[in-house]
Amino acid sequence: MNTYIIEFIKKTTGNSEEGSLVFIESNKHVDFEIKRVYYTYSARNGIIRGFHAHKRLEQVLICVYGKIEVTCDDGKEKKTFILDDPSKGLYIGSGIWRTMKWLKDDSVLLVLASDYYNEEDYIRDYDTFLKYIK
Ligand code: T46
Repeated sequence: MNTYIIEFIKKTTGNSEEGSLVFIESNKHVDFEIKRVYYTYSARNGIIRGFHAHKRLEQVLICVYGKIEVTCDDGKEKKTFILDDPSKGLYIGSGIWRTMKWLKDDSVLLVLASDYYNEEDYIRDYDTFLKYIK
């Protein structure tokens, strides 16, 4: 399945109370040019979003606050990832059905996308998705 975890470079000072800094550069820390950034927030624990796949879009999902479970499905197998570390991202390639479940109130999902928003690139019906990937 065309999904994997990316570990970003994390900068910390000697003082843990000062926190950490993560930076992400196009074509360097992610394998595509970042054309769009969006984020989802203010969702309650238990909420599930997604239920779609993309024909061409590649994305990296980062839970910058809280805890989110992401399930990826390529029509043959399903993989579940827990995102709860802002220094890690989940790459999701094209042709993957995904759901994102909030495991903590107000978790924030930051997404880096390889292209501009285009509703034509979405497959929002599961049976259509299964036919598309065959
Ligand atoms: C994805 C997951 C991880 C826009 O107008 N522009 C945008 O850039 C985006 C991302 C969405 N929208 C509109 C489309 C819908 O009317 O915002 C509304 C909510 O989008 P959606 O229901 O698709 O949101 P999620 O959280 O289910 O999915 C989003 C992305 O759409 C999707 O590409 O992979 O996050």
